[in-house]
Amino acid sequence: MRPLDRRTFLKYLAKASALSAAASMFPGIIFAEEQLKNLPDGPMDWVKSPCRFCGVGCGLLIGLSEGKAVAVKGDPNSTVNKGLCCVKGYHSVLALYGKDRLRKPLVKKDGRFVETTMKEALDLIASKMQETIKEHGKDSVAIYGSGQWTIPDGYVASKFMKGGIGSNNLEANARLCMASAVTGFMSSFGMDEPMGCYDDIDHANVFVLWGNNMAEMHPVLFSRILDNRLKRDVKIIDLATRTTRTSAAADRSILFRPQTDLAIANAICYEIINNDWINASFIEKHCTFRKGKTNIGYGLEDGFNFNDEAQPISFDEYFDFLKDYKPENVEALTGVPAKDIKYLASLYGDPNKKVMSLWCMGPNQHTRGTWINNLIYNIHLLTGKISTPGNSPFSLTGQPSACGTVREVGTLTHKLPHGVVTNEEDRKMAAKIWKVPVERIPAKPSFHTVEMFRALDRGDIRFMWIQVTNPMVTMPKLNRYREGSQKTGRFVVVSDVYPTPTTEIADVILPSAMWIEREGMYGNSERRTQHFQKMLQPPGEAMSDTWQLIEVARRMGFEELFPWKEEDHIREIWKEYSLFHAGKKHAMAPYEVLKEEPGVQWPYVNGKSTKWRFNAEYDPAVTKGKFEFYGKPDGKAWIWMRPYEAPPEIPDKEYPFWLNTGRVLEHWHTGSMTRRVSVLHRAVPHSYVELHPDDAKALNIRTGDKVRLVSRRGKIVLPAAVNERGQPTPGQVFVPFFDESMLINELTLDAFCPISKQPDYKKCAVRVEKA
Ligand SMILES: Nc1nc2c(c(=O)[nH]1)N[C@H]1C(S)=C(S)[C@@H](COP(=O)(O)OP(=O)(O)OC[C@H]3O[C@@H](n4cnc5c(=O)[nH]c(N)nc54)[C@H](O)[C@@H]3O)O[C@H]1N2
Ligand SMILES: Nc1nc2c(c(=O)[nH]1)N[C@H]1C(S)=C(S)[C@@H](COP(=O)(O)OP(=O)(O)OC[C@H]3O[C@@H](n4cnc5c(=O)[nH]c(N)nc54)[C@H](O)[C@@H]3O)O[C@H]1N2
Ligand code: SF4
Ligand SMILES: [Mo]
Repeated sequence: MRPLDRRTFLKYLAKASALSAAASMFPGIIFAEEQLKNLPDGPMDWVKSPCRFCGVGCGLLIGLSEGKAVAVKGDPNSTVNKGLCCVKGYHSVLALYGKDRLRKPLVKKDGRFVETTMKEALDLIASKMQETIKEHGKDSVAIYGSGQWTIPDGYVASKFMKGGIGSNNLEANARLCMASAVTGFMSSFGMDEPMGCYDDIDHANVFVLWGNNMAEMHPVLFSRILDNRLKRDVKIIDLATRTTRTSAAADRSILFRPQTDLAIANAICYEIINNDWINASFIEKHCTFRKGKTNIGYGLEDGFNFNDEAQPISFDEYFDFLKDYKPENVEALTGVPAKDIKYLASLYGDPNKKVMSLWCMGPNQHTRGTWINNLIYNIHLLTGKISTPGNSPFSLTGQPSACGTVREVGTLTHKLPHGVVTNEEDRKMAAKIWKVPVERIPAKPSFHTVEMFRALDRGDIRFMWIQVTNPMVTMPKLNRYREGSQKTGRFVVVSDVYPTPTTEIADVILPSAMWIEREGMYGNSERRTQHFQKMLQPPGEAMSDTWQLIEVARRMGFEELFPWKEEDHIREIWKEYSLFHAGKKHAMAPYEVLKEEPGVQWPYVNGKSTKWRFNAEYDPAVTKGKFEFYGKPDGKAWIWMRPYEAPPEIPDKEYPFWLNTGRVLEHWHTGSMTRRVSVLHRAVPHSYVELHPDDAKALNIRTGDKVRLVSRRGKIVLPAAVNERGQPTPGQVFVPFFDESMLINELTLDAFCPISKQPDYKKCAVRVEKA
């Protein structure tokens, strides 16, 4: 079964490259290639759903006919995308119909997968989980989920692990993605998620991108910026370590050396203060200053632990610290001319310009990820450009429900649906809503994602259930974690919709109902919750991830925690989950409203979405003053003194290049879905390594040549791409990670930000050889 599946898929990829482009010729409506011959021609129903892919969260209308999803268009009623979609959205329903969809549960017997029934597979999982707990304790079992989980999936997983089993061994792939954004928000404001919203785009005069390729990764939002530029005087500045399609569309591209964004942000703050461009009354009323620990490490060794501190400091101490970061002083370090830093500072400092800063993985996947998030907020706080339309530090999310499921439901080791496990009041609240003894919820976090896979390798964790994520492609330093997960005495369950490198390492594979084959909700980047109904029958015995978890939990004796009926469990889960967020600061919309509306933003108070938080004009939770950062006890946001610190591995004689990794427009992460859509697959059929033309020339490498990349952890061979889609700075190479046959994560480093525990996939050192 296993080798056959891989071969079939690879053969399919080859065949799909040769298919005609007919399917992409209907603007706005794309038909499933697989069904072109036998398309139902009956009447079509159009039903709303958020897009399956990125964190923009476009509203789609899905065309249903005779039990199949046959077309997609943008929902004109959604304020997110106003009828637009990107190429992935238009093709999203095709991802449901890959030939090798998983239909039956598979159990590994003597190294081979054999089909079984859902009942038997669920029985086996429950008994394995119980057995493991009995033998090795509660913290020997773990669930590893996803920002592509629906909100009910995540809620049930949390209740099961924390309220049922009594272990904090719950993590999600958003640790690899949004953790630094969260710790950035928490340390600066005491509350997670952006204060502003997408409407900021229609008000801002200047857009500064701090290391994200928005043209490819948040394309519909980026088109909204471009649309504004056609109508108004708008400037787009792309601050990045690599030239991308975003740089090409920007008014100005400023390239910097990896990691030196820390120095650039401090230099901007120095300039703002030195030129007296600060908003003194805003700072006086709404901000205080803090200093944290320095030389904080990189988490490279097992069991690494770090807790920051927050010492109050004065404005003068802060300004003294900034004097080391005069633009001229950081020129050599950052590679950015002082005049460019001054130009950036002048944009932020101009009282007549509204500025929106946007960022995603550049700042988050960073061994000082929390710090760079803090530093971007500093700029907005010093100038008072925050929480008003168009003045907006906006941290973009990647996955469709990283906010909704992972950050709001709290599917991380230290979190609860409201608050954190270390806070007794938060534990009491969870215990009360879940009707379990409060002692059951452990007060200490256990393992964050990298540590969880290390624990599996060491044998501290013996059982892991992986849902809606493909860690055997996406974990850094992959070789260690792949070997670790297959050691004797480990039991791995994987719920997926297609065979992947992660299902290959599984002991049990569960076929999941995908996206609109079940009911659910996602929450996007702008605090918007979006509901979708079940529109299709899942294939074979495939079952929703929510219901898989409930079935196993019930078999383990937790029936009372999960009393719901299958017909209406999503509604009941939503009602219970909403209890955690009651109150003006985080209230969620009722289920019935979510069903009707194309999306609702929390806090949802008095029948209204809140667009701008912390501003009395828009946010009913503000009780005193014009602005109140009510996440902090005194209502004041924190401006942080954070220095530049170097990354753990920098190019040297032996490994002279930076390796940067990321994504491309047409593919979703590991390509498990988008590579099964021929139009998307043909656009970018395989991975490659981008080199700067000067480096390519020096190494005598041309586009298409085979290149070997070697790091201290592994090596792979890929074709070169010179002057193709993107261009790294000299001394840097870039590789996307969508191609499971060229696993770039075998080379990456598992260093992480000590505060957020999010790994840095953007920097490590490699050697480049012509193969
Ligand atoms: N088409 C498509 N869209 C997607 C996804 C997808 O797989 N495909 N995935 C979604 C998800 S989950 C995510 S997280 C987002 C990711 O969205 P992005 O963050 O936009 O994309 P990446 O390719 O991961 O990262 C690219 C950026 O990292 C920056 N960078 C590299 N090193 C540094 C550094 O040291 N400092 C700073 N500040 N920047 C640096 C580069 O300049 C580059 O602009 O995309 C989402 N959207
Ligand atoms: N080198 C490198 N590595 C990275 C990154 C990087 O920039 N560079 N970025 C990191 C980031 S930001 C992210 S978000 C992660 C993403 O990493 P992953 O989450 O590991 O990647 P995906 O391909 O999104 O995996 C989702 C899986 O869920 C399956 N699936 C789809 N729908 C369903 C469903 O309804 N139910 C179930 N059970 N399964 C389903 C898909 O087939 C796929 O196998 O990668 C991280 N890894
Ligand atoms: S921009 Fe993101 S949410 Fe919108 S259609 Fe594209 S992938 Fe889907
Ligand atoms: Mo992500």
